[in-house]
Amino acid sequence: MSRPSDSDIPQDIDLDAQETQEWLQALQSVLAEAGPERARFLLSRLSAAAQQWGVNWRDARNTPYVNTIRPEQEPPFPGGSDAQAIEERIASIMRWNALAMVVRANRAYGELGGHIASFASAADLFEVGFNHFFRARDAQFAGDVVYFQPHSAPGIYARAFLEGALSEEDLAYYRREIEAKRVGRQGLSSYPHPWLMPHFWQFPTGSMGIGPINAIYQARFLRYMEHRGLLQDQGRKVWGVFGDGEMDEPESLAALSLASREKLDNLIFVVNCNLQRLDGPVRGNGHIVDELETLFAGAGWNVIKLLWGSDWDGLFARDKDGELVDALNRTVDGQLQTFAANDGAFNRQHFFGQTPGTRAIGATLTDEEINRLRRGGHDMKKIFSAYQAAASHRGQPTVILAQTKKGYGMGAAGEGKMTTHQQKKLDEESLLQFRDRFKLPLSDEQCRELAFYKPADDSPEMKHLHARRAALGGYLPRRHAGDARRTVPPLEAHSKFALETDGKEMSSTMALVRQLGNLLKDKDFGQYVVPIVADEARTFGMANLFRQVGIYSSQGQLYEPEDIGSILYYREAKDGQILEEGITEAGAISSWTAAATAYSVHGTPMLPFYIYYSMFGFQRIGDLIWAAADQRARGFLIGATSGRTTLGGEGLQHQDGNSLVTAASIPNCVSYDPAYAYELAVILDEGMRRMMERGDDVFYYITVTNENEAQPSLPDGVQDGILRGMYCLGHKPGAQVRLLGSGPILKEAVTAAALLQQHWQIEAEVWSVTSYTELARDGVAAQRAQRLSGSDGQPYVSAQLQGSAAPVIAVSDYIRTLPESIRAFVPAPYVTLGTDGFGRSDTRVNLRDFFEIYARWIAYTALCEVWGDERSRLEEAARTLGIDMNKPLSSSV
Ligand SMILES: Cc1ncc(C[n+]2csc(CCOP(=O)(O)OP(=O)(O)O)c2C)c(N)n1
Repeated sequence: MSRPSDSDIPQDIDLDAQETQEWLQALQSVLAEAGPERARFLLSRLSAAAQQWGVNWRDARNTPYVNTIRPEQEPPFPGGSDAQAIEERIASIMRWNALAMVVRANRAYGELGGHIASFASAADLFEVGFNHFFRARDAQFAGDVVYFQPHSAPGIYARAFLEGALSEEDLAYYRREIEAKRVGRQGLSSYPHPWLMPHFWQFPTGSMGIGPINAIYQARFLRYMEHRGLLQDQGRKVWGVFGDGEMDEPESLAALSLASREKLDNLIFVVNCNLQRLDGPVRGNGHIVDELETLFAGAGWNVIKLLWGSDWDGLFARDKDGELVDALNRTVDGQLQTFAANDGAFNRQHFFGQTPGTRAIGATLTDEEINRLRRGGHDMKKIFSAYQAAASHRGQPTVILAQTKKGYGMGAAGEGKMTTHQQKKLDEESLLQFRDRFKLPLSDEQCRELAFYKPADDSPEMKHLHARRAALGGYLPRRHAGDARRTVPPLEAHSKFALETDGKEMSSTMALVRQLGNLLKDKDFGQYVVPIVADEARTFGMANLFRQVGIYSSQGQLYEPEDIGSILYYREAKDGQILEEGITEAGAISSWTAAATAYSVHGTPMLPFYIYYSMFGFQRIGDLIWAAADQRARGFLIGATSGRTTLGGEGLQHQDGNSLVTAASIPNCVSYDPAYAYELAVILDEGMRRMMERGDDVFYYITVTNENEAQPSLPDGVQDGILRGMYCLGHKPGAQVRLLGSGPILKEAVTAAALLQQHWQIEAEVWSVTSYTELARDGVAAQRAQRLSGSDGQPYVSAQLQGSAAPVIAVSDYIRTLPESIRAFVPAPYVTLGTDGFGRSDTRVNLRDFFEIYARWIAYTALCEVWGDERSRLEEAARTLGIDMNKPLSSSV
């Protein structure tokens, strides 16, 4: 074993040891006589004075590698050591059943996967939560909110099995959701997935980093609801149990300062520091706990280090010269892992053998006792103390850094092993050892067969388990369907201006903001609307809402805004309605998700509108949107400044030509690319009705643009077409070509039709396609029904375009993949034009020419289809249209 040499270890040089001693003794006597409160006060004053007098001193931020809570500060364990012993036995049963479930599944089907080692390390952390802290929703209390570490799911299922929510047969369908449905069971999803287990899981955490940031904004949204008087303040908590490896994800740490800035003392993170991730140590050459302590404390969190179990208390008491603490401070995580993976004799030699002092401490223990020394996250009494301190802490969020061993109890088969994360099978010997280690009452035969173990109903364990959950309001996790509905104001009430426009000019963003403003004014419905922006409200013309409904701030407004004199001044208020998140799309979407799931999490339906730069949505935070979809979010995502050629000057990284394609990949995301204000109004109205009145588990993605358009009034009879995805702007039975346009490019199609008529007397029929995705989904379903049941129902696209062989040309401000999605359903020659390639800055006209979606290009493409291969005629037409036939393909430059 190689250890850093003494010269590598920084030494403090003490120039006057006697003086140091005097200072320390002074502190000691303050502590003894006046207590820690006074000691803290004096240290703060000293620190302030040092700053003032230019000493330039800063606290090292890290505390020693020991527990934050000292033994004498620990509260008694509720129910005493008897209750603790029962809970330890319950935890052992959970460990076994979780392990048995995973190993069984993989014995039968090696490909199913699953994890044993993560829950083995987290079991005690969960058990203390379940037995003492995680409160369920009942008639009086709305419930705590818990985010579960995803790959600890087997342990959560194991608990639900003991509690009676899952049967032994259910456990047999772990990771077999399809087969389970075939035989009438529900199947257990690999990770927490509300889409797949809608009565069980609340929050999808499977993609690392999503849980932590979502939990922070959930806690903040809870406060928002309380401050706005929409929820009673019941002291509810948001708990999040996460892995130390997961903290590497940028999203995990991204919102730490928001949590402390907002003083979210309703938020508690438990980071399971088993020091390992999938491939190896999280920080082999350092201390992940120290690093997280620095980060969380620096961001303003209350940090509780929970590193060592009770059996270490006596060792620290004997550590008069601090040699043991020094040894722990020096031992890097990679080494701690090696110690975890080895036995007492090894640890005596290599850990306690480091100095005479530590050797002497080690000598007071047998090898077996050394082997059994527990880390803090495996000691229920210590865990209880930490949770209690966190739950009662005021004014700051708390993180508990709980040190554990990965694969705890898996012995030589997995404890602290480099490969333990991936372990899904255990040999017989290891199973028997696991049983013995946790004293499980199973025969050898039962072990080999991986029998699940459930104590009798009248056993102390089962009685205790049920009694604890009864005291905490019921069982967890549970997802509530959220049956409450809201009545949406009539279409005319929020969008009359958009239906009767008579050619007035306005952009779709302006229309949206006006509709939103009207909804917010509705005296019943308005209060449930949650406008969310990530520092772009002014870009979207939303500044008037600042004054109208105010910007939420938990502190109100402590300053006089510069623009106080203006009628639209920047108004922050404790009951403000807008969530102005600053420049964090990840944060804004997390707020949106919290609001969009409030119908289920709080039983209070809210309607969030997150309005953002469309390029920074699906591609930037797509995984967060995917997670929102999984948890059945209901609300509107508004992709503003959309369209690769419509945004104009902003250039390559801002111009979105793909978000609608990504949106199409999410099954419950209903997306539209409206051209006219009336289309938008009809879509919004239907969306609100589906989500708020009918309770459909869908959310809407709508692109809007900043290009002014002459807005026609709503024609008769087109509403159904708008919603289904296409309608005709004016039928022309003899048309030689059909043009499909969308969003801002619809007018290019209209202009192209005029050019064709003007120069070549060719009749073109123009259609507005509001949603290729809805059309494609309908087409797929209709064709499948034809194949499977001989149904004669046609795809909507086919029905609309039938009866003519005239070619169809689709043009979009998005990549061609979007209009290509309906090709199979178009009953005529079909050509698509789109914006494939890198965006660039220029005028809309030049951009549309560059991407060949400009009216002249549409007209030329139509001529190619109508005339076929008549080259000379086409070249002549190109000259008439003024298009450059030699320009490069947009996607090649
Ligand atoms: C975004 C993302 N990347 C990668 C993974 C794959 N993955 C699942 S668990 C895991 C390691 C987790 O380590 P840690 O957070 O320390 O938890 P532990 O299992 O050690 O408790 C990884 C990389 C994932 N689920 N999500």
